[in-house]
Amino acid sequence: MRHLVSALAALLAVSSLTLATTASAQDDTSDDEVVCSYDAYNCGDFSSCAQVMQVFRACEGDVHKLDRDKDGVPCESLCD
Ligand SMILES: [Ca+2]
Repeated sequence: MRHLVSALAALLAVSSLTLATTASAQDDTSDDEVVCSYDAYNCGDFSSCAQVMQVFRACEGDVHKLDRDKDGVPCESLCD
């Protein structure tokens, strides 16, 4: 009986590990992830200045060209 419990515990541990790995893999592609590697957003993709700023601040440089006139204010239409 003790062996069975150990085996079940081990199985449970492996299952948890697998679940955790799967969960973190899904996190990599979640909608909250800000893409900084290429020009992935336009001002028209946002509905509020807060959304714009989240992306604008998350990425170094203005990879998405949200601040075309380079005055430090991205998407003047939303963030005036
Ligand atoms: Ca600007």
